Amino acid sequence: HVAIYRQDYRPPDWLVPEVTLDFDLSADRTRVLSTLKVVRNGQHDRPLQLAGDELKPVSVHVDGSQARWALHNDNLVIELSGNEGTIETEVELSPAANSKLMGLYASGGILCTQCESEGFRRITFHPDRPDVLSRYRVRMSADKTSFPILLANGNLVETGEGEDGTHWALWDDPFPKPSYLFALVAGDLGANRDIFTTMSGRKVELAIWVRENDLPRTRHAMDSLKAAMRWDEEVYGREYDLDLFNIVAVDDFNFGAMENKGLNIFNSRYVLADQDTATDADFDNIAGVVAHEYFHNWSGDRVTCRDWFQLSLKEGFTVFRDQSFSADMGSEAVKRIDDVRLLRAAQFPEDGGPLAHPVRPESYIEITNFYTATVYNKGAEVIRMMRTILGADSFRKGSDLYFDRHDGQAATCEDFVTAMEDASGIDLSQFRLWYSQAGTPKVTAHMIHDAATGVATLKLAQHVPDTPGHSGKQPMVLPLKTALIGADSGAQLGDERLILLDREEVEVEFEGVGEPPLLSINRDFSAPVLLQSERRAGELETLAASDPNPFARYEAGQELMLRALIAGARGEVIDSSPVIEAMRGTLMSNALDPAFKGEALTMPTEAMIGDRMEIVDPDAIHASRDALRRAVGAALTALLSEAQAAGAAGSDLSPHAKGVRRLKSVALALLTAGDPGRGAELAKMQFDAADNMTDRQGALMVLASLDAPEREAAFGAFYERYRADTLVLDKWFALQAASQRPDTMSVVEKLAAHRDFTLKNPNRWRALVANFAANQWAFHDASGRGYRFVTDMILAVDRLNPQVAARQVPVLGRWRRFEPQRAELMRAQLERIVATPGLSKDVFEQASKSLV
Ligand code: BAL
Ligand code: ZN
Repeated sequence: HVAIYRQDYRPPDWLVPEVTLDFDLSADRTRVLSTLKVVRNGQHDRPLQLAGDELKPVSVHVDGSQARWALHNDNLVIELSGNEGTIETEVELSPAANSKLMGLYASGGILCTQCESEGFRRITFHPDRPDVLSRYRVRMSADKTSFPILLANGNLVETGEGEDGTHWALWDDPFPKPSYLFALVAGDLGANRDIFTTMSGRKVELAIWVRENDLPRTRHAMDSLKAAMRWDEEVYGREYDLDLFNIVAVDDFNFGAMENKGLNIFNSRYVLADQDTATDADFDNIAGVVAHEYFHNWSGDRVTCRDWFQLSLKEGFTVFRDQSFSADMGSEAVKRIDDVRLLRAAQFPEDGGPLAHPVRPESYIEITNFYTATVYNKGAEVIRMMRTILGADSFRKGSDLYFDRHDGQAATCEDFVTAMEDASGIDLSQFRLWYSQAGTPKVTAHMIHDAATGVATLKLAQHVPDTPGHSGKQPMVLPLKTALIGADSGAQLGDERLILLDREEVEVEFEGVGEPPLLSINRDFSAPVLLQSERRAGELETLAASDPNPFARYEAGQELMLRALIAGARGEVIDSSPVIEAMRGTLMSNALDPAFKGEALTMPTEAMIGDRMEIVDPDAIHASRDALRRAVGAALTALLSEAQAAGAAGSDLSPHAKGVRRLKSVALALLTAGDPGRGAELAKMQFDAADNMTDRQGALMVLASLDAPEREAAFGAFYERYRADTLVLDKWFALQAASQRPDTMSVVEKLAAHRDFTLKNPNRWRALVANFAANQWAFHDASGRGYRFVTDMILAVDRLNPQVAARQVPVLGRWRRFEPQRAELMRAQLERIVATPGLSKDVFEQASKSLV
């Protein structure tokens, strides 16, 4: 397995201005005829190299004649004497046999494609690199009964009838695009159609294609699409550019969705929703993913990436754009809390472990391993920090300049930063380190107050930790939104300041500070860092009750809980009353909305507690968290019961109604911790009375961890009701995999043999395996049985779908963080993986790097 390095980038030897494809489609045997116009790029005598992956050429012609060609490692090599040529190739594929779900494959009778990153080479021979942009013309022909709908990128030019019950369609995409944005779909699909009028008055035909039965569940996705189109016009000045915009949902999909030009293909879980089958979180995720893929039309399709090392150019920016969109559609503070929770849960562990890599990686063996939380979510934080430093107006000027300057091009992260600099006049030289230095910076804060002079001095220091292959790092630019809060008054003292911590140590003075100040720092999580601040007695309590910045207020509450939880896990006797009183204050507040209360009452997960400890002992952490939850539940029964009794009609999807439901289930869970018997009754009542999936799933989640007859009854009823609904059945698997019971491991092993379990569907596989592996207490059972199970599942799915398998390896890769016996058991499973014959390069890369 060879590594590819960023520094080895070289422009393409040959360009391909035009691609013509002719598909004769069927599930078992599809013929692909391709005609490429190729042009030599610069002065050289190197042959034309066309990438292929598991392709067998039936024929190859150059300028109409049989050509001299050879296959080298699956790639087609052709010697060309002139500076241009027309290359015709013919290959045969079997979509039904394609279990990798890359290239052209079959999902439940629908033929569809997934080409990012390197799937196009599984369809036809092509350079298949993002800096080769081509105009595509695509003819598709298929049986009319099985495949009445034929879709591809761009505009529909012509359709017609063929022989033997076939029909055909001709599509033309006027925008040159890289091959990873190619798509086609053939299937028996119905459309939810709508019209969007753009800001310049053009009418765009929108369609969401699903199985006929699923059409009623597409309304929210359509509303989200139109809202996203409007938002991108208003916030970024970006207008849609084709006359058609198609979305197709399929059940078997490796990613969440894919931004193919004019033809987005989605995992059905990010399209289909109604109140009976989808939770509020599902609704929010759909809005976020629909917006994300739509936003790619500019940040990804019109301006694409020069090479895959620049992936964050489109992904970090587009995640930032979808986060901002969702914040504008709901509560900014709650959205930020959710995004930071995800960053801490997924990206911080990555940044602190053996697979740490910069936002712009330096090398890879298999590029699909780099669709990571670092490239996506830390990448989004980097964009957010630029906006914080530049201010909203300059940032918008910068994005306008970027789109204008690079429209139709394959660009780099450097191009983006340069556009921001040119538009704002602000020097971002040092800021660029965010693209090249991995690891989460650590910041320490220490404040001294001189009561006599009224001067408070804040001393800040930063340290960027070593990561594999990279030590001795430079100080970064850390934008820290900071304010002081009066310890006596609880009021903010003066304005918020943006401190740029850009050296190892910085001192900042605040004047006119009359009362002892409390530090409200890294407000809104303005920099993705680990902050350690000395806190005086009662400081976190005051901030949790009165910081006017909602995010900072939430953070203070979480920090208060974490300190108690960590002390408990270390075996110290803890006083839970500060946490209880903070929670009481939150529940009783008239100023806070229910969604915020729901967030503030959610305790840090066991994994997050572990991330803050030197050595993770899952049993001690579980016991500590359980004890604190019991204490809170017992102390606040009346207030929690009140919150649990409140409700909102399932049809009401307003942020307020969602907040009421969120708080309802959080309260139920805490109440149950205090009194499991009463909790089981209440949960069963909530389950039975629910008119929406949020309440139903919230109740089932609580029941999942109980030892009560109500548990079996509810899971049985849920299964009977939804057994035919793939997406809801995923929840049934996921909830059991996440349950906090001593028998979870046995239950999960049985579920892996259940008739509804399959290795072939990524959603189902992840529902069981990824949720189990995220269940710290169960997965890290001291026997090592959890590690063996997950390893068995990785190896089994790797034979079918390496991408799905590889994404599960990093949980084992965190072995160094655990107590020695578990660490050894985890490491042994990684060794077992690496020693397995026939391993994919995807899994090999993740597992071998995790052992170093
Ligand atoms: N480009 C892959 C899927 C996504 O990030 O939208
Ligand atoms: Zn994306």
